[in-house]
Formats: sequence, C-alpha cells, structure tokens
Amino acid sequence: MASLAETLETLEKRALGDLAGVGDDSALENWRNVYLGRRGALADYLRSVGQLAAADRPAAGQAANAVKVALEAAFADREAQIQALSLDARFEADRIDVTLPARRLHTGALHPTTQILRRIVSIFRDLGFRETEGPEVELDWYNFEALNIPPDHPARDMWDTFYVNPPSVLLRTHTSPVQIRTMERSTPPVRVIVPGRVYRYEAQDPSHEWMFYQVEGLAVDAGLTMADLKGVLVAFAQRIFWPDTQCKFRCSYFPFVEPGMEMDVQCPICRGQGCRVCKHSGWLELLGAGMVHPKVLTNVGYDPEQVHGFAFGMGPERIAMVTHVIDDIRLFYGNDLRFLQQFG
Ligand code: 2U9
Repeated sequence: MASLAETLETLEKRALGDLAGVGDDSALENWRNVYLGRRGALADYLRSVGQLAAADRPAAGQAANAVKVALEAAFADREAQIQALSLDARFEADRIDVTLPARRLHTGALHPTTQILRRIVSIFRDLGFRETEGPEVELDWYNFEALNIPPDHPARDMWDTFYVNPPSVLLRTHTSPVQIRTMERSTPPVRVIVPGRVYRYEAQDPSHEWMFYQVEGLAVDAGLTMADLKGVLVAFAQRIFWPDTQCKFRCSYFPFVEPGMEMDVQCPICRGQGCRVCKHSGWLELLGAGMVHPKVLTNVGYDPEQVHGFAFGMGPERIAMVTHVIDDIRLFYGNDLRFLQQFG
C-alpha cells in the first residue's frame, strides 16, 4: 500500500495536471471544489492524517499544508490566465475596423418636378403672385365652357380628356379652371400662380404622359396691358435661367386668350449657340400666354370694359427636361430609383 507521502505527491500532480486543462470560470470553480473544497481531495487527505500515530502527524500535516499553499497559488495563477484569455477573446469579438468607409445613409430627396415647381412658384411669389390650388376632378363648365371652349367646338380637340362621369365630370386637362374659380370668388386685382397635376387621354411616348404638371398664372386689374405680361414673363425667364436670357414672342392661339402668344427663350444650355437640347436652333419654346379673352372675363362676372387680364401657362417637366437634359418625360413618374436618386 502506498505511503501517505506518496498519496500526497500523486494528489498534487493530478491536481496540477487537471488545472492545466481547465479553460473557463465554471471548470475552474469545479476544480477548486474537487481539490480544495471542504469535501475535496485535500480535506480527505487531512482527515486521514488524523489517524496516524501522534509522532507522525506534524510532518504529514506540514506536508499537506505546503501542498495546499502550492495548489492555491496555482489556482490563483490559472484564474488570472483565464481572465486575461477571456478579455482577449472579448476584445477580439468587439474589434471594429475604424478604417472602413461609413455606410451611406438613405436620406430622401424632393422629386425633380417638386424642385422645379417650388422654384417657379417662388419666383412668381416675388413678383406679387399668390399661390393657389383647386380640384383635379372638375366640371365641364370650369374646364371648358367658362374658358370659351363650347361643346363640339373644334378647339376641344386640343385636349384629349378623361371623363369621370360624362359629359359633365372630368379630370382637368389644365389648371385653368382654378383661375375661373378664383375670379368667381374675388374682385380685381387678382394675381395668382397655380401649380398642379393635369390629365390627358394620351398614348405615352418620350414627350407625352397621361398625367403631368402645369403652372399657370393670372393677373386681372384695371389697365393691364400686354407690356405687363411681357415684363413679368421676361423677369421670370431671367430668374429661372440666366439674368441676360433673351426672349421672343410669337403669335399663337388659345381659346381663352386674345391675342394669344408663345414665348421662346434663348437656349439656357448652349446660351443660343445651338446644341442637342435646342435642336441647334438656339431657341426653346417655354410657355404659352395671352390677354384674357373678354368672354372669359364676362363668364366670371367681370366687366371687360373695366378690367383687363393676362395669363400664361407652362409645363414644369419640360423646364426640368431642358435644365437636366432629360430626353424622356416618362422617366418622371416611372418610379425608377436610378433616375430619381440623381436629383438628391
Ligand atoms: C384663364 C384665362 C387664361 C392660361 C394659358 C397657356 C396660354 C398655355 C399650356 C401650354 C402647354 C401650358 O405647357 S403647357 O401644358 N398653356 O400655353 N395657358 S394662356 O390662360 C388662361 C388660364 C385661365 C381663366
């Protein structure tokens, strides 16, 4: 049978061997219970020392104490090592690469039409016009008849119409009915700028959409003349494009104005030199305009002998297409993010 000293030596070796294999806090706690606990191996050993002859007890007790101190020291070392290891592991898991480029935040942006609409409206606001809006589902009276476009008049061919409830309820084909409604409920002077969606029963192609926006303006006052119209429109062109933009006026026809005209501007891309956008003419058609037809003034209860008016209308998508060199109007409402994200 092995001597007590041999038993103690084996116990210490086993304990140290086991301790080397301990890898985490819970195994470490378990090891302490097995070897150093109240019911552990060393406590068992000490109990057996009590059965020795009295003369042998002190030496055996001292040897056991020395092993206890050695195991406690080994335990403390291992505990420190494990803590250091687990800290390293935690640092490793938390490691971040501060040199990686940041992830792009997706911030929204205004639609290109909204951006240009806001610029147009703000220029006219500075020129004394008040912004106003009206319904998109309209009555035939406001969209056509009050504007001097009677039923069956050939001029109706200019507006291919979506009917909601034919023949009297339709989707407005222009924003002009809003000006009729505005005049009906106010007395001159009137100065309004009207942005909004309009609808046309059109086959879509690069220059036609069934829904698009218009901005129309109207001024009515005693003594207004074509000179006022020209002054306002040239001021507008020189603010939205270049301060020295040249403008020219051509005769045109719209049933709600007399005389009617269109304004061309020097191409803002090539500044009149000729380019792809202006088809090498140096000029672009920008808007239609005219002096409000006396019949339209009569229709809203104004006296055409007392007051005169001027009006104009333009397509914001067309202006955006010119300034951003966009060649297909269908891109505006096709909801393709590759197009829209270019206007952030
Ligand atoms: C009232 C009286 C007169 C508004 C006008 C135009 C000429 C015009 C369009 C052309 C194509 C805009 O770009 S477009 O979609 N408009 O050319 N608009 S005069 O005249 C009015 C409006 C309301 C009561």
